[in-house]
Amino acid sequence: MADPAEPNSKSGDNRPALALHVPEPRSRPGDPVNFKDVDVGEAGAQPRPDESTKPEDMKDLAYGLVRVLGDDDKAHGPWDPKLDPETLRTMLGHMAMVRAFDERMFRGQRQGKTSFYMKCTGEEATSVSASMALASDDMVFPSYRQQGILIARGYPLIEMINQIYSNKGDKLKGRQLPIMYSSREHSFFSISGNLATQTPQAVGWAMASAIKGDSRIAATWVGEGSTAEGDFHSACTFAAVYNAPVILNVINNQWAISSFSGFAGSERTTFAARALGYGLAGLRVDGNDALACYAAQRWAANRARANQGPTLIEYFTYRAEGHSTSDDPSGYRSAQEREEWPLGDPVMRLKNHLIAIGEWDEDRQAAMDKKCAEEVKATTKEAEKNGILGHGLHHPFHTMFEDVFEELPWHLKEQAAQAAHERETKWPEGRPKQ
Ligand SMILES: Cc1ncc(C[n+]2csc(CCOP(=O)(O)OP(=O)(O)O)c2C)c(N)n1
Ligand SMILES: [Mg+2]
Repeated sequence: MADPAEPNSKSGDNRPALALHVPEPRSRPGDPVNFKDVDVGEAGAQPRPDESTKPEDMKDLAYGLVRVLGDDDKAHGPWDPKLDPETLRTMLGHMAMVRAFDERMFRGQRQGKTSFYMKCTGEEATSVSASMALASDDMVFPSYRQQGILIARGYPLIEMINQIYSNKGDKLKGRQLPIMYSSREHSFFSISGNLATQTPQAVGWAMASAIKGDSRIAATWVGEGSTAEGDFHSACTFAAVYNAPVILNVINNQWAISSFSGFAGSERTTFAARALGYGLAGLRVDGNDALACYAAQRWAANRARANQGPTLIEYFTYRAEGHSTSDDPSGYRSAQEREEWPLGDPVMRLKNHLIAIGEWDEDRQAAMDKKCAEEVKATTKEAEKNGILGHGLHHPFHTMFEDVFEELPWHLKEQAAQAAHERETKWPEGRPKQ
């Protein structure tokens, strides 16, 4: 502590010099990791209020952690969604498929078949289980790490791979960065690389649904780092003001590329607690507990559908791998974090639960993993017939001027003609094969 009697600020007066706090992550590469300060509480300990409860009467749920799966692999407490074993196996199957898909697409990027890929390892439950709690026609506005929603909704794998390869089968015609899917038929809004834009869009869609007297609700997913964007706060304001039928899912995987969650405010309070300042219901959930993720999303969906209001759900999880294929986390965080992370692995936890209740075994798990890997492999081969990065089998050049305007405006007609002319001058024999 500086002596307040001593002149110590640069201005020469005797008031204390001002100072800023700059957050530091818990560990850097090579450091030992200790998660002892992370209070994960007890599975089954959190109360489950009625879906019509006022936000101010359930504040504690924004600071605790809703957990269902205990260390004994059994389901505990009032948040247990009591799903039948068949549904649990389906959930596990989707999560296993997401993991198999991620593995293969990551390798595909390393083999030069695509320019970019993003895994969601360790976060599978936050998209698979959560989206299984919604109706299939509820509109979702995801971020780039929710491939689990498409897989849970039965979107064909080949469409995903065609998009990742930007090949001639890509329905988005190579106009989106790989993994930024879009599917109207699956009520899956186009992913945007501009962080958090999906949050006010989801709220706006939900408001429109209510204005039209429809019964479909909206749900959006956003990373904890992206909650620092202004768009997220506009979304919360509109959601609260108009009681929009929307669910704001915040995936707190503790990292935003190389910035740890402290830069988005996690040292001061929880992300679920953001809800309280806006008058939204806030829930904080174990994001690696598939049953808790399902239960929280279902609670929020029931609430929204009954016009009881929007919910902000924080899923506390850990990004087990790099941000994307362009990232190398060994440069900024300790590799031990993944090992020490106290909430485990969501796929293993659900698998162990099914085994604990006598509805699954290791052999069936191994067979399922093998089947997923084989299906992804076979579909990849199929998609490769439509082309891979740099092999020329992409959509024809002129298509880049199409589909935006019903009538191509004069300036784009000019640009299209100029571009075609330049290509003819450069490659009079046609563009060489690469
Ligand atoms: C408006 C905007 N700012 C910055 C970026 C660059 N960027 C892409 S992903 C990312 C990190 C986002 O982290 P988080 O929201 O926690 O999501 P996560 O990647 O962990 O799922 C950043 C900074 C961007 N795409 N858009
Ligand atoms: Mg993050």
